Amino acid sequence: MPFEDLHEYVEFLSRKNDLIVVNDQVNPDLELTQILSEEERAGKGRAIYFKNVKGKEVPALGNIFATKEKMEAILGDTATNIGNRLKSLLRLPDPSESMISRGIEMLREAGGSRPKLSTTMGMGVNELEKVDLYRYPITRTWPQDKAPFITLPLVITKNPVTGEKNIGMYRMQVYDSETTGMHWHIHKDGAEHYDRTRIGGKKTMDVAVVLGTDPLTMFSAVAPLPSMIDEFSFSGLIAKKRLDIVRGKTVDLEYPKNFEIVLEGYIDPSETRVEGPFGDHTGYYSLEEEFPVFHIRKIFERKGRVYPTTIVGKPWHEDVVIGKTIERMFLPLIQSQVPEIVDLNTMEEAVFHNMVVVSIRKRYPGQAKKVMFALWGMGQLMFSKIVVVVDDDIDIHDRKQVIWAMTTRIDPQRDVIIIPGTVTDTLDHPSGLLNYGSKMGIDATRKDSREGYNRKWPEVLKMDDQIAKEVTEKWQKLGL
Ligand SMILES: [Mn+2]
Repeated sequence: MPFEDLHEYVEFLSRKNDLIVVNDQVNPDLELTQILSEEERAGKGRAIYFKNVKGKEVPALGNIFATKEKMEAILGDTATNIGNRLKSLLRLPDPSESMISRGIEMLREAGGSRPKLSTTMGMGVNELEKVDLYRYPITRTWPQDKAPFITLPLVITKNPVTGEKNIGMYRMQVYDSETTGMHWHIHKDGAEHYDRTRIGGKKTMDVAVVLGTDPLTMFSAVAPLPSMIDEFSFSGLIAKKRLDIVRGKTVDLEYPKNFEIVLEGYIDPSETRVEGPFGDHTGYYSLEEEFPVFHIRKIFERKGRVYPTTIVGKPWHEDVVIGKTIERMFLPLIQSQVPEIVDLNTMEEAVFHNMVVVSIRKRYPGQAKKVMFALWGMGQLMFSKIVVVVDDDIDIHDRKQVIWAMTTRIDPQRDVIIIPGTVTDTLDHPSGLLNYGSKMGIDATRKDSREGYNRKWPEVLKMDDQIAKEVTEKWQKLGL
């Protein structure tokens, strides 16, 4: 593990002059997140440690993931390198290598990543005498947020049928000192565990919520992993070190031993409560909806604990860094499924999934649409509201080139498809029904007669390289 726990990471940031320690009193209501936001906006994105939060016993830490440099320190490598490593893990042996040696290699990688159960909670862990959420600097970010919300929780659940474990990150509205909301969207693994519990007729479902671990494990909770890959193993796989976990005291669940704070409790599948409004990363307040309720039985804290927080709001915030890391990390895996994809850009100004642009190496008719359907069927890319497919001569990270291709390479009637009645993100408010709406695909690739285009597709303008070079040199000599 590049960092053993959150404190080791804080020390690292401090050595790098990438940490601000605020001793002045700060209000967790609107002020704290506004300070984090200003630091992000100013461009440095240093982490901030708030020692003195008004009315709270526990300090707060923010901007944990706020720069690419931080993210690479957390991962111990670039996202692209890790993505390539993940892809090579899935590679079957080619004829030139021994099946056995490749098999051993795969086993070592997979075995070396599984979490390691520790029998003790470790030194310096206290059980609180009384459950009291109000001792934590839980933030309220926007003026119309209904209450403070926990924004970086690691929510740990188990599938009651298969036993599969999951760590997800779902916001939690504070209802009172021992009760919160649990805003897991219907498509998420936590929600599936909840549904299985409800359908199975069980009265309660154990839930553990960890606030603060080593930052890599926190990142793993956000990574869009298939349900059969548990996030503890993913963290271990990236770190090349097994994550120590401990068994809960009152819940039939395990959680990382390096926690700062852990809330043990339960959800009753027959109970829901109104959740929201909450200023969301869509740039709007998400509306009030019914969501499950989390009841806390016990709280454990480690000595010197710190409460981690993040801002949720319209980009730019640190979730852009996290989102771009995920995009680069998972691109090699997406390419292994859809090999014609050259590059993929989830646009942060479109809140990532609302517009995804891909460039492809097009060889056969209809291939752009085939790629759209592949993406709509793949993990969290199923939330992509608009998919734009362009040829590989377009640099899709250059918005101007994308708009040029989108507008000069389409005949709307032929090249735009609308898919009615399909999955939408829970946060998609324009769709008429919650979680259900339509999608749009834009095929902005070049067309030819195989797709019924019988005119000549024009050449793209390009200056002769030699002449361009000569003119530039002559022009510079003139010194105008
Ligand atoms: Mn999962």
